[in-house]
Amino acid sequence: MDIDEKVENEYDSSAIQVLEGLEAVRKRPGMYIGTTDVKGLHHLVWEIVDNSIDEALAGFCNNIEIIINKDNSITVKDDGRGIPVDVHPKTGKSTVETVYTVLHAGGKFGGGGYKVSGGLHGVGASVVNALSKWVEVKVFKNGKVHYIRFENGGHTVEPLRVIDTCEENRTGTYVTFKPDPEIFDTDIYDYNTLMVRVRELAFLNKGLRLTLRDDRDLDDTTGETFLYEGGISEYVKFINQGKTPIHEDIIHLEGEENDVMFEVAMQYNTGYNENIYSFVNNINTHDGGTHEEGVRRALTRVINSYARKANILKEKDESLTGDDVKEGLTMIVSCKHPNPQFEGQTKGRLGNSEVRKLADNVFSQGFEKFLLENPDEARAIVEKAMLACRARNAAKKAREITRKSDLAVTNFFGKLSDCKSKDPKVSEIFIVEGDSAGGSAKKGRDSMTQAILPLRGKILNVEKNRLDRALGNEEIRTIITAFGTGIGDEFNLDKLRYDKIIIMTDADVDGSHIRVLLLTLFYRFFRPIVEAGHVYAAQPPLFRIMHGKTRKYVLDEAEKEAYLATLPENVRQRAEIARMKGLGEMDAEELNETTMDIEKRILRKITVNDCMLADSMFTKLMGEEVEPRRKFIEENARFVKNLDI
Ligand code: 1YM
Repeated sequence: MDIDEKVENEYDSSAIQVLEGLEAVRKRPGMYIGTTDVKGLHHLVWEIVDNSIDEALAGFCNNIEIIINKDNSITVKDDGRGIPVDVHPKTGKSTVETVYTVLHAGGKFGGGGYKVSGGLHGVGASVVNALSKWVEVKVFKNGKVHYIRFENGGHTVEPLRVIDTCEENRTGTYVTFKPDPEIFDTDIYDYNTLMVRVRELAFLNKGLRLTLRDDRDLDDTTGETFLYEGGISEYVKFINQGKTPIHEDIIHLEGEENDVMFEVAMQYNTGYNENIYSFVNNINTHDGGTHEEGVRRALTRVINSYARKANILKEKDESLTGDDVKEGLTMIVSCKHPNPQFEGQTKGRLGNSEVRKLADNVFSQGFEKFLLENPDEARAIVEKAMLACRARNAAKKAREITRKSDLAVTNFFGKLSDCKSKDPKVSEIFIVEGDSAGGSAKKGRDSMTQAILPLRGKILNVEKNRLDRALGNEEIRTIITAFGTGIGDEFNLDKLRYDKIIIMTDADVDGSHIRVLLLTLFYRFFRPIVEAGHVYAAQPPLFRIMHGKTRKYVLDEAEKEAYLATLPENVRQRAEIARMKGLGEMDAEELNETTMDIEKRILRKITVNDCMLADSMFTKLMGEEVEPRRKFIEENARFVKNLDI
C-alpha cells in the first residue's frame, strides 16, 4: 500500500524498518503463505492457531477456541499465559506489538522454550497482520485485559492499553483478524476445511481441547469440540472405523531423546490398503522421511524375527518384505522436533538423521514386547503378512505370464478380437459368454471401438482370496492381459485399455454364474476399475414387440406391459410379441441392435456394492454342498438386473 510516504512523517526510524518488513509480505504474500486463494485464506488461521498450540506444547494452555464470525473474520482464543505485555527492550514497544509487527519475531523475542508447532516459526503473527484489513489482540494477564488494534496491513492504530480488569488468575490471548480482500481472491471460510484440520490437531495433541464454532448464521450456530485423551491412538481408531481390525488393542508407543519426541500408533485391519500418515510438529510429512523410515525398517525386521522364532515362518519360507507387512496397516507416526529439517521439493520429508534411530529404537522395543505378550494377535499379524507375500509372488508370476510367453501371446490374440482404436477413451471390451455368442458379437460389433473376448463356460475359478489360484486360470490371464492394467502391486488404472468393460451374459442360470464369477474377480483384483465406473453389464432384452414398422425391445415382463399400455387399443391388438432367444442364438444383426449398438443398447453400471454382493454369493457358491449351490444359482439367476444401481 502507499504507506511509504506516510512512514516518513509519522513513524520513527525503527518503525520504518518494521513497516518495510510487513510491506514485503504484502508484496509477495506467496512467499509467506503459499497462495492467496482459498488455501492461503485458511492458512492465516493456522498461523494464529500455531501460536496457541506452541503454548499448549509448552504446557501452559489447555483450551483453544476458533470462531468464524459473521463478517468472515476469525477469532482464536486460548487460555495460555498471554503474549507478554511488557515493553520490549529492542523495539521500545510492547512485546505484543513487536510480535505482530516485526517479521521473524516469535521465539527470538520470547526467550525460553522452543517452538515446535508447524508454521513459520514465529513469523506467523506478523504475516497475518500484514495480510489483514484489521487485527485486534486482547491479552488477559495480571488481572488486566490489554488491548491493541492494527489496520490496513499492520499499522498500529491503537497501541497497547488496559481496557478492563479480570480475575487475577485468568490468563490467555484472544486474536481477531479480518483478511484483506485486496490480497485474497476470496474471503469466505469453509467450515469443513477448518473442522478437518482442527480435528487432526486434536488427535495430534492429546488432552488439548479444541473448539470450532461457526457464527455466520446466528439462528443456526454450529460448532464442535474435539478432545482426545488417547491422541493418535484415537486417530487410528477413527481411520479404522468401518474396517475390521485383526487385533483389538491399538499399539501405541512413544519415546523421547534430546528434546525430540517420537510417537506411533497402529492397528492392522483385514483390508489390503496401507494407511500410514506421518507428522512432524503437527505438519503432515507427505513424503515421509527419517521418522517414517525408522518405523518401517523396524516393523519389517521385528515381524520377520518374531515369525522365525515362533516358527510361523519356516526355514524354507522367504522373508517378508516391507510391502508385505504394511498390507491392511493403519499407522500414525508423530514426531515433535525443536529443529526439524524439511527436505524435498515440497518440503514434505523429514531429513534429521538422528530421528531414524530414535524411531527404530522406540518402535522395535515396544512392538517386539507387544508380539511376545500377545501371541494370538502376533500370529494374526504374521499370517496376514504371509498371505500378502504369497499374493505378491503370484502377482510377479502374473506379470511374467502376461508379459513374456510367446505362446500366451498367440493364445491371447487368438481369443481376443481387439478393436482398431488404441484410444482407451473410446474403446470398449465385451466379455461374452460362449464361443457362439462370441462369433455373433464379432460380426455385429463396430470393430473400430469394440473388442470382443469370448469366455468358454464356467471355467473361472477364483477359489481363494488370493491371486495365485486365480492365475492358474487361462481365461483370467487373458482378461489381465486384455485390460492392460497389470495386477497386484503393479496395478495401474491409467493403463486400462478400455473405457467400458461390458459383461454380456445370458439371463439364465449359467449366465448368472459367469457374471458372479466375473464380478468377484473384478472385486478382488481390479477394484479400482469398478470404483472408477468402468464396468457394465449388458442387458439383453427378453421381448421384441413389433407393430407396423416399429421394432421395440424391452427388458422384461414389466417393461413389456408398460410399453403395451402406451399403444392405442387397435395397435396393441395387432402387435407381434416375441420372446427373445439367448445371446448365443441371436444373429449378428440382432445382437448388434439389442445389446451392442451404442444408441440402442441398455447398460447397467456395476458398482462396488454389486461386486461385494457377488463376492459373498460366490463364497456360498463355492461351498462343499452341491444342492444348495444349485438352488442358490437358480434363485439368483437374474440378480444383476435386480441390483440397485
Ligand atoms: C490466539 C493466539 O498467540 N498465544 C500465545 C502466544 C505467546 C505466548 C502465549 C507466550 C510465549 C512465551 C511467553 C514464550 C507468544 N509469545 C511470544 C513472545 N494465541 C497466542 N500465548 N509467554 C507467553 O514463548 O516464552 C510470541 S507468541 F515472543 F512474545 F514471547
